[in-house]
Amino acid sequence: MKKFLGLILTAFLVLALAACGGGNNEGGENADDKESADTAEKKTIRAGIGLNDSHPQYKGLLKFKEIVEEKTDGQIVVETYHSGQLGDDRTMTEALQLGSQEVVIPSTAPLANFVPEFSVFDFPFLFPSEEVADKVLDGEVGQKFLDKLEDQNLIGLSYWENGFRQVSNSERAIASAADFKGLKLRTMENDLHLEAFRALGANPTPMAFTELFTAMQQGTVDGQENPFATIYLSKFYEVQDHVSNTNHIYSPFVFLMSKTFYDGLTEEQQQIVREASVEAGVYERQLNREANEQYLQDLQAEGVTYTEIAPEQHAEMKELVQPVIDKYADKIGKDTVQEVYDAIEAASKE
Ligand code: TK8
Repeated sequence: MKKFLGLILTAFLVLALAACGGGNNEGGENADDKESADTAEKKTIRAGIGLNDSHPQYKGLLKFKEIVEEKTDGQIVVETYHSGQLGDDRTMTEALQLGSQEVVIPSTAPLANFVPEFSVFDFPFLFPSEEVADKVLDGEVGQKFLDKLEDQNLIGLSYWENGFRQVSNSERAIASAADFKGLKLRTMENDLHLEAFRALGANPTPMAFTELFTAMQQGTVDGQENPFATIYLSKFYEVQDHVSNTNHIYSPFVFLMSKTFYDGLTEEQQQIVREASVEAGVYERQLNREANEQYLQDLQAEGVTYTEIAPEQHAEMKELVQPVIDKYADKIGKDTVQEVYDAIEAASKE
């Protein structure tokens, strides 16, 4: 009998201690649970880009940060990194897949290493203008490509603008296709870019953006191709003497988020980050376009020689790269490519 009473007493004491030991407050969750709940609710987005903090892309990222932190009342904090502090486009995209980073905004060219269909946006001379590019990328066709990212543990939230790409180099003025002959040009890590510049007679080398300035400084490459904004704001005029309006590709950026991270957000938070990436993208595009002409003038003021390419020379360049476009249209799928062509035609008529 005594033993039984002892067991009852022990059980009572254990229950009493459990109630006190849990630090239960009167009628509410305990302090530890509240602390852990608050901590669990707070999320951090590590957002990285390759360009430096003077580029419209970084100003757009700061706008994204401002909107998200305000609309989530600080429950989501955005840490912004520029100048390749977290790596280049390709390594940062891999970091999203691994969960060690939450946002990166790469060019479509390196993204084609993850989803090959994205190479269509790097077809030379595809988009006739920024306005047409906006309509196609922000419409049904653009969304179809973003949807393809989910199998790679990536969420494509919106398109931003890198811009029309121009060739710069330290050797000679480029006024025609013939002037590309033998030029050591850095390209983004994208096979289509490599083959297109080979077709123009250049000697292309794929390279991460983070290595580019040093490669030009050391003469490893003679030149590169990027929008005027990047050429000026990355101070390429310090190592480049010539620039031409090749306008050979309109390059979009894609605002990527880790799918693992996105899926861990509440529905409300998902809507906030989605809308913030779109609003910040519109802002970034505007900044990028407003100063485009000014960037070219600034390059000339820094001593860079500008060579205007005549329409017939653009036509000759397009003819030389057409076999590369045809090859990649087959690889990507003629139906997919035709959808893009049809969307461009429709957008051009609006
Ligand atoms: C910066 C790159 C850059 C791109 C390139 O991270 O690699 O030349 O045009 O803007 O995305």
